[in-house]
Amino acid sequence: MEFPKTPGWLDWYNGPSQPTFKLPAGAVDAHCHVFGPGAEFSYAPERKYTPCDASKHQLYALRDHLGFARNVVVQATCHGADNRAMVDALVHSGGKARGVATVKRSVSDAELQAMHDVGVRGVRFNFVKRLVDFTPKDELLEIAGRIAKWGWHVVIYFEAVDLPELWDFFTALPTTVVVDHMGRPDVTKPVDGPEFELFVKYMREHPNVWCKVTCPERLTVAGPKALHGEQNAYQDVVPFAKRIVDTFPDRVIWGTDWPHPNLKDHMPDDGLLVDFIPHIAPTAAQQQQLLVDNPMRLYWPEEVA
Ligand code: 0GY
Repeated sequence: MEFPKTPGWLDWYNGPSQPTFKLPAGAVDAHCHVFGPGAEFSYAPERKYTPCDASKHQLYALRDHLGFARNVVVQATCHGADNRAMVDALVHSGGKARGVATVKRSVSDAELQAMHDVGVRGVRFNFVKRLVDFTPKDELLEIAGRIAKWGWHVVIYFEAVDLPELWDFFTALPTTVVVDHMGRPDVTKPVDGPEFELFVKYMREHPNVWCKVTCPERLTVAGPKALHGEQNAYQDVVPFAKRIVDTFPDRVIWGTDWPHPNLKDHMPDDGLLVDFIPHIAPTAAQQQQLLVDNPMRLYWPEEVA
């Protein structure tokens, strides 16, 4: 089946530079995706976009090029609740990848167990309206209650303006909760303004909440120019990510977000994205927690002493 790509979308960048920042041994790229290939794993009929293919082989080549040891492959909305491409990536990772799935209420315990056996450790609930249709909260709470028995967590993706409305639901989740892309702050607003303060309060008052300090390329308004030569890439995002890393050093993780769906203005060079890390986690101790200790505790706890 042919899947024409959404017009205006940029393809992922196929010539990433070698990062200057040397990742610590055992670093985990804790947020990335595989797309298709569509000919093998068709895209979901209910999808809101059609990406260009991005295979497991290409993902693992990037992992090796950048110097990561492991990946967490997160189910993307273009595959809906059909987790075959993500599961196939885990199965062919030689134990170096774990995953986050999207499931519906109709998923059976046997299916959850089978996903656990190949390395799935969480489910993703998406509230970004341009990406998904609404799922009733009672269905999501039921799923969260069921996956807890495998020790899985819930990954939530939402935009900052929607946090007040989602607050009661998010604070009722019974598992560990991992927030994608810092809850998508509006980085033109102050880092200590009411909107981001609410997110910090969410993490402060709820020790089960973790955060991916990811996606400067998605959150920036200033743009990527600084990445290409100047100091301090995506500088408008730095205060937000740095504040979270400084305040909650043991509950942050990082990922590339390769292959960067839905970008129309610029496509990042993943090597240069890695060079963003020391701007938000300047000390070796912070880097070790962000890139190794924290994601290992969440995704490979059996390997952590
Ligand atoms: C991301 C961000 C986006 C897309 C998805 O599942 C998805 O389609 O998460 C986005 O468009 O903001 O994490 O990849």
